[in-house]
Amino acid sequence: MQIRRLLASGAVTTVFIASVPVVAADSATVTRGEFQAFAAGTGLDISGRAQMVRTADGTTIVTIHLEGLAGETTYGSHVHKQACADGDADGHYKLDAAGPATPPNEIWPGPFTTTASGIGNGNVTVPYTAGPTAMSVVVHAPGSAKIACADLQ
Ligand SMILES: [Cu+2]
Repeated sequence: MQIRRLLASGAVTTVFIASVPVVAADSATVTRGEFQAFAAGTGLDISGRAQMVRTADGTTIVTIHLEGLAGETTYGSHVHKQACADGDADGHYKLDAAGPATPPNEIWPGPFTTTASGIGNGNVTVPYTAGPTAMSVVVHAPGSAKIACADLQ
């Protein structure tokens, strides 16, 4: 649904640009990465992917897909402010560093709950363009241990 809306707005932009060639084209910026088991690990063979879309009209959409997690389990997930290899991705990305440690000041594609076979999907949309330190997505086990991470590149 969100992707379809994005494509639709892109089409509108294209038509607009074609009729008013002086206006510079705005377009979405997409970063993505593969999940790897991480930090506290847990020994699970975790895989999957994360994607961040900064839309032309100033929203940010993060979608995640994971496989290899425990079944029927609820996991937390956040955008973090460092790469996975840098201090275990450090803390949460915040739009306003002095602002609250909650959405939408932070970007949380979870919590999400896995299927019986350990597949999980999450997504979130925030009404602003994430800054350059929105660098990775971390998945946390119940109890908050960091168990998977994807660098957004
Ligand atoms: Cu986190």
